[in-house]
Amino acid sequence: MKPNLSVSIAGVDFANPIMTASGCCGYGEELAVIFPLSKLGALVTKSITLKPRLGHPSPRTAETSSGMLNAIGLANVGIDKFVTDKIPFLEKQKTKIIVNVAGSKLAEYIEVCARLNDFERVDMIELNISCPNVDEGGMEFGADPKMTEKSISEVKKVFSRPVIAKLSPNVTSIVEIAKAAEQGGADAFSVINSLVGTAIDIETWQTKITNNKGGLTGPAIKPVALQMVNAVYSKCSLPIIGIGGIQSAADVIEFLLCGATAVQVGTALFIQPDLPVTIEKELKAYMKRKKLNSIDELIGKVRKY
Ligand code: RRO
Repeated sequence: MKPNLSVSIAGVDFANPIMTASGCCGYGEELAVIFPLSKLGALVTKSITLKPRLGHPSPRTAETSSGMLNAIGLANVGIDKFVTDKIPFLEKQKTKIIVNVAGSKLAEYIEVCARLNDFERVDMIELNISCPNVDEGGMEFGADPKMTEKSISEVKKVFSRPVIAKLSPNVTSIVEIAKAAEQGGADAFSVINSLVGTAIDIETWQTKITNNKGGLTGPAIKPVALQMVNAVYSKCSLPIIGIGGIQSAADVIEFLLCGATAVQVGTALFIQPDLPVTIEKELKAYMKRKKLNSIDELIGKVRKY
């Protein structure tokens, strides 16, 4: 029996549960040179805003002993250029397309999502209410349950396909925010965005990135992400896309057992861009070994003391 890796989230069918994480492969063009994007469950784009943004000046990433710190500051081409230059390429890809949307005002989120509604091949929107590196919008929205609910419900009015709420770990209770997103009509959650941190050069006493603080990603955040996925899974009923330090099929399986239906690979793409292909193969082999027919047999099945 061949294991079936397909999963379904909010009525959208994915060939496998492995997606790219926003911000880790731009709009997919460079990745498509390395492997056919049909190998992915979905491609998730870098956040798109209403106007183009240059982001923060360099240095805007720093390697730490336990992961990567970034404060890109939402650098992106803006919705106009995304529509004219990026969507035609994305429309040709034989994978699901999820567009991550960000903004500094709710009206901006709404306008971008309304524009994306015209493109059927934009299968889902991932609403970034959790960017740690901008002064307005982003994490500010995602830390306030009322604003979370409102942003989702307003976006749902203008975008007719499913909306995923990407949640921040930098909150007192991620479950409270997840419940607010659910209340607002979200169709799924992405859990988690990066954890706020900093790093300093001890010779110059200078912070290592120009924004002084940034988001920590990579394997160091995996245990935090797993716990947050499981907390949201236990208290809410929407499907979850798990994100945080995934480097192998073993990591993916941990996320599935904690309650994720799918996962996103982010920071590891900078080390091994074709890692999703390896992970898919390893996951299939694990399922065969464990005599599992479908991903469903793993979701939320963690055994607890
Ligand atoms: O662009 C960024 O600095 C950024 C974003 Br939008 C985000 O959602 N998460 C992150 O770690 N960096």
